[in-house]
Amino acid sequence: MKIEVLTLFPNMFSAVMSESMMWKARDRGLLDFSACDIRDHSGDKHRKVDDSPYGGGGGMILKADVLLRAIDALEPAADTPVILMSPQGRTLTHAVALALSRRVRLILVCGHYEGVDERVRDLAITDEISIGDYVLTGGELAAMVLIDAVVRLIPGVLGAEGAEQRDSYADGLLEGPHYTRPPEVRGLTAPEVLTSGHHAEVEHWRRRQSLRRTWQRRPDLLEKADLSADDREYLAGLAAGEAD
Ligand code: 4FN
Repeated sequence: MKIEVLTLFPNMFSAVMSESMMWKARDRGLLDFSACDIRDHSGDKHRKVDDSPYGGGGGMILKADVLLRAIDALEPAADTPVILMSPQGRTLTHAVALALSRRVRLILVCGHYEGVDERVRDLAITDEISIGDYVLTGGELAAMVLIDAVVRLIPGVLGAEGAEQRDSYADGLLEGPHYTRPPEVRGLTAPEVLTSGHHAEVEHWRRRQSLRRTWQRRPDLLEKADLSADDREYLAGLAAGEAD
């Protein structure tokens, strides 16, 4: 997969894109990443990329001509997604990341200031994605979140441990509690079932912990989850106020 980011702050991507998973993906030839500086397309001796909004009011707007030149320079194919990272976009979810991970090329555009001139949307943006409802200073951190979520799903990026993780998250539930050595920490012991050596009992306990935690903290996730008859029976028990 080729990912090209258009940004005013290309250096923000250096640390994230050289960390272990990204490095492996790039080293294995599965990811070709570049951060392109929008300012290189200003066409202005002062390298100006923003201007005040028509109609007045505060703040600055990223200029359409500059951003459109930056996008054109990448020569997107007719079917290349040109994605604006934006609070107005559809929310990034695992399903969105999975769909994007099957593409061969993504162009991500990061906004700054009060936003981008609307004509960039009209002429060049094919998709808008948001990572959530809070105010950010720019689209860069959002782009990095999207890249992290997408790249780990590219086949071959994660090794055997990746397949396991994918399977455990694929059911759409939260994880239950995890424990590792030592068996006792400041008087708190790990649940006995985990050290019992009974694999089937461990799996059953984990499933129920996962269901319980999802029911407690994110009941909305249960609506889309893949649930067995046994899962539903356990959840009905929780809803009826049964202890376990
Ligand atoms: N943000 C909100 C309402 C109005 C504006 C913002 C906001 C960066 C260029 C966009 C924010 C959040 C998630 C990109 C937020 C995202 C951005 C994102 C983002 C500078 C203009 C701006 C109602 C959501 C709080 C600034 C709500 N995912 N404007 O943050 O780019 O991708």
